[in-house]
Amino acid sequence: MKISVIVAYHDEKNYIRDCLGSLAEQSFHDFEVIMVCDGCDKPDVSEWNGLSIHFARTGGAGGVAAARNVGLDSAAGEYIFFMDADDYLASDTLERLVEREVPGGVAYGRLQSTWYSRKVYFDNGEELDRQNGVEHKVYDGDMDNAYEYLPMRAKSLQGITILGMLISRKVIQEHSIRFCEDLHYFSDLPFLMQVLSHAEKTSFCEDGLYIKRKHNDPVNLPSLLQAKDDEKKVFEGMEAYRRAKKFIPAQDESKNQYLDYKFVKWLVTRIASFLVEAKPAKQKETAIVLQDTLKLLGNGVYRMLKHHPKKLIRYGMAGDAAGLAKKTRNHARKQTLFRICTSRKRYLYEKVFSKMKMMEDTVIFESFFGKSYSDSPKYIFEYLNEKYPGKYNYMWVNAGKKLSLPYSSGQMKRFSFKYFYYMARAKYIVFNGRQPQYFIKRKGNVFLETWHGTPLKKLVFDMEDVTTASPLYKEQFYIQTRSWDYLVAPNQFSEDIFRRAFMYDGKMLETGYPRNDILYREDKEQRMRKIKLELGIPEDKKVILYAPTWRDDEFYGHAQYKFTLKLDLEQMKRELGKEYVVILRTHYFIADFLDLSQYEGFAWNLSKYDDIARLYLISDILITDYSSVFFDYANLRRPMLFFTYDLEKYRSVLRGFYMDVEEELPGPMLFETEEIIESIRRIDEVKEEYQEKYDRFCKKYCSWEDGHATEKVVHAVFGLTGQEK
Ligand code: C2G
Repeated sequence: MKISVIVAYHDEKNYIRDCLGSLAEQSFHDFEVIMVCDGCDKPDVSEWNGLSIHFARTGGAGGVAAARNVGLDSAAGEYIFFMDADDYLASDTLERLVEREVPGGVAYGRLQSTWYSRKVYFDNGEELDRQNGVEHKVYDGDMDNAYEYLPMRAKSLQGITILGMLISRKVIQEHSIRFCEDLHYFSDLPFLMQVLSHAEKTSFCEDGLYIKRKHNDPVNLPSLLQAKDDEKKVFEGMEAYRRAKKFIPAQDESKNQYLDYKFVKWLVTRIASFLVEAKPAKQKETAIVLQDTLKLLGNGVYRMLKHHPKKLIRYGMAGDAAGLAKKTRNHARKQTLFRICTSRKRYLYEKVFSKMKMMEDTVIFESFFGKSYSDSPKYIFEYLNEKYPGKYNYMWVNAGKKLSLPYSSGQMKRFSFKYFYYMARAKYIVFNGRQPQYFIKRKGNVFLETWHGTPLKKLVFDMEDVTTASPLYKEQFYIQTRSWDYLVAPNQFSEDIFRRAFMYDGKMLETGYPRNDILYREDKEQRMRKIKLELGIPEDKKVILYAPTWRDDEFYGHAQYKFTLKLDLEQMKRELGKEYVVILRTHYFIADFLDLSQYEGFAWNLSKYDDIARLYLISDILITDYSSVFFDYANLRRPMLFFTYDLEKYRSVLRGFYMDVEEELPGPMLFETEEIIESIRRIDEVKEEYQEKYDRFCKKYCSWEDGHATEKVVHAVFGLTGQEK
């Protein structure tokens, strides 16, 4: 017997038809159903004669944990699969999960919640039945230890579930893993953490769909455990977290961080609001337990937290319940105020500012959402200032931190009053990313979109499903691109893709990237020396720039992406330190800032440095992965290595590539630090080996670049000829 499907049944008479019906229609047949009745009578299952259904029961209403334990006692399958009686599966869920083959481990799929019954609709209106047109991705890559997908399944501590997981029974048996029956709401949490800590392998398969039904009858349905909220739940959440933490070894950073982060979310959303309402005695009692619980929180989680949760943790650690409640109240007030303020700003933007006279000589610049003074907008700004001093007024968008600008310009924080004011009135807008969806394009307005890289990873309308973005992503993108007047194309390849993937039919500037002009400057050598000096990088050392991209699936929260350094800097320092230094440059979406102080003198973390083009200039070798940085770096004709340790996952799961990387990349794809070191040692040979590919690459991707892109763009967009006095 391959699988024992354990269904905890608590009289969900109205729903069991969908549950059993979906099991009866599975394309995989080698399974038994163990239906554990928890304090209720057996349902009539005569309709499903074809299914092998065994009944068991708890000794009274023992709860879902007790029911699952009873189910485990009589299970004979190689794998266990738990279901709630009101949920159902897609017709190939079990087949997809079994395909992962995880003896001694866990395979899990995607959870999809719905208000609807089987074969009707998902919440987003998609039909469930795949034959009828909805495509669900099948991932080829074998994702061993795919823990990183867990955060996608649960928003907070209470959403962590074993549902939709195929678990090797051997793991459960060998380690006597049981559900804690004293936990009413959180019994899945310690169970799952224990399973994961013993699993030899964890595999994720998006196609193994588990459909979780939502209800609005909190009185009668056990699945509404999620919806009810009470004091018991708050205490139980802390207890479950404490128990779960015991099962994770201290050195297992990814699982610890995962759990810690969920707990902090729980603290911010539930415990804190509970404290706001609680009487002083209850506040005190909670604070004592919380203080004790927070001792288990690892340091790793701090890096990814914003100011507010950090503050709550500090109060919690000090046992100061009143302080924690006060902080929560103030935060809620601020948020309400923020919401009111934002809608007032939007109102003024639409109804007042946009009706005012357009500022004909004002140009707004934004690069990477105001995070830096960089990229093509920077070079366009500098060119305008050098060639046409005093001709325009400038406003730079920042992300809250003032940018350091070499010419006079106003600055405004993104989404501030000032921002809305100028966005409504400035004639020229130069962005390297997208503008807000509600941007109003006025008559006479000129929108120059420079974009920020030759695409390797598939973009918008070329992606089947943008699973990690908002469901409205494509629609928003479409609306946004309608406002663009000019789009800069670095090469023909990008132009073709932009047209299709952005569904863009405006003017295309076939100029190359203004940001790359610097790579063609004749005074490159002097500039390199100056930059090295400015950064304190020894002039006699060669520089390796490591600039990886971000990963769609590794995140802490909205626009907060994780980065795990897979390059062994210790080893690199040992083996290459005499000749080289390393610059680490993470993508601007990455929230983690790695402390490299232990490698002082060998490695620099320049992730916050404004302009990567200046780092290209001073580096002798580039290591990257799937980032568009290599298209730009190729302009220097210097050697590149590709550290593609997660190639299969990235290529087949996350994005899909526009090019055949094995065929076209102008450098070796490497998977281990040793290989990187080895290639650096013999870098001249590597260069020679890849010369032909490199030449072909440059012909295809760099042939429009000649160091004059900025002037071409400026002349086209601002109606200048270059001959003005
Ligand atoms: N970048 C950087 N440092 C990194 C990675 C990227 O400064 N470690 C900058 C580079 O200018 C790069 C740009 O951000 O060209 C875009 O980064 P990508 O890694 O290519 O990723 P993404 O932001 O997803 O853009 O068409 C391009 C795509 O949209 C990719």
